[in-house]
Formats: sequence, structure tokens, C-alpha cells
Amino acid sequence: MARKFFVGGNFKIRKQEGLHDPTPERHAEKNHNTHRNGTSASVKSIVENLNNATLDPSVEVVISPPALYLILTRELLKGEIGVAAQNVFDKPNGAFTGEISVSQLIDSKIDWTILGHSERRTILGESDTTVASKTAYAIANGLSVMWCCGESLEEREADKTVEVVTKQLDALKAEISDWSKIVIAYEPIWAIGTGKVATTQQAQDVHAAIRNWLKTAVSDKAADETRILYGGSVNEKNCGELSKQPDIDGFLVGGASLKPAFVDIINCQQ
Ligand code: G2H
Repeated sequence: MARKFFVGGNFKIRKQEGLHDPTPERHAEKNHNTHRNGTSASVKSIVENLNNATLDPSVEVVISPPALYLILTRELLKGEIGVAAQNVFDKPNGAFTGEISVSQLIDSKIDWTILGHSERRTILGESDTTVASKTAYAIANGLSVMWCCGESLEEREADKTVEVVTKQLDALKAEISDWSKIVIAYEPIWAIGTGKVATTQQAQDVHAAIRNWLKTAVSDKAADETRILYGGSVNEKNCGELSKQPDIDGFLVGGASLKPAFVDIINCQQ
């Protein structure tokens, strides 16, 4: 089965850059807000840019604004583009101060979440087991998940990339059996936000190893159908070559998803 190309935009809590301001009012509004990270004005500006763009209809696009702007984004964004949270809790509604539940996302028409991003693993201390538990709870309760994995520079230099990614995948497999709602994002930590993109061959090699793991540890069907995205300093210049690799089924884009060039990344196969 042909895998539908997928492009995710992970805004993190950053500001946008370089978007055209269509009206003087918007320009004034943006000037007021633009130097602060992730404002409602900046999110509106990105959404407007996507709504007005001609996007390759064969590509699935999902954007992930900061949690506070999820509902605003869903209300303003055209329906064919999905919206994702950047994190979600693995318990039902209850006494969990500060968390957002899966059912609250579903109630707000947010169908996706990112889980296991390396910034949450390294800065917020989320373990392989925590990420797997969140992923299992999310998919069991109706969300689709962009599940992230990847190695540090130290691990790559010690030739442990596949070992690290396999350990992360094994922890996930221990918790889930339905892979149809998971998109895997391979994001080498050393390439995230650094401008150091993995070479096309480095990315393809790890993607092939992940697909091989799916085939041997899960099923032929999961290996054939699961999308494996590359993430880490993807931009409009490097996306074309990466997209031609047989095991790269799309991208999870950070910094460049805040720029007008995100449209070029979505359309990179045309
Ligand atoms: C990796 C990526 C998005 P960037 O974190 O998930 O960010 O494209 O800025 O490296």
C-alpha cells in the first residue's frame, strides 16, 4: 500500500518569522506581538498563510501550535489540515493539575498529538516507558500520534543509533498493538534546531532500520503502512532530496514550519 506523504509542523513555543502581513492592522498587531514567542497574532498569521496557499492534495498536513492556541487554530484553519497537541496526559479527566486530557483534546476537535519529542524526553525527563504509556492511552482513546524517537550526538558517535531507537521502539511495542494511528518521527537530537541536518544517507539508513524493526517485531503490514518521518533542521532546501528516499514518508518540521517556506516543504514532491 502506498503511504501518504505526511508533513507535520511543530511550532514548539516559538515565534514565527518572515510572514507577509496582508493588512496594516495585522502589521501593527504583529509588530506589537511578534518579538514574543508563540502569540495569538503569530499563530493567526501562520494559519492565514496556510489557508491561502495551494497545497499538494496528496500530502497529509498537521500543525502543532502551543496548547493555548489549539482551539483558535482549529477554528481558523481549513478543515483538510489537521491540528496536533505537543503533549497529552495518560490519565482520564481528574485531579491532575496542569495537565490536558485526551478527551479534552477530542472535545476540542484536536485529532492528533506529538509524543516523545526529545525536548520532552531530555528537558522534562520523560522516559521511554512514560512516552509509551501516553501513546497507548492516546490511541486507545481516539487520538493519532506523531511518536518521536532519536539518538544524541554522543550515542551516534558511539555507533549506538539503531540500538537507542530500537530500545525506544521496544518500549512502545510493549504498550501497543494497533500501529494504524501512529506516525513515527525519527529526529536525531543533534540535528534538532541546530541547522545540522542528517545527511540523506544517514536519515535513510535509520528509517530503513526502523522499517525493518516494524517488519520483524510487529508485522509486514505495519512495516508497509506506517509512515516514518524525518525531523531535524528540515527546510525548503534540503527537503527535496530527503523526500526521494524510499523509507522517508514525510517530515516533522520545527523552525521552518513557522515560515512561509513551510508551504514549499509541503509541496516538495511536486
Ligand atoms: C525537531 C524539529 C521539529 P527543527 O525538533 O520537531 O525541529 O526543524 O527546528 O530542528
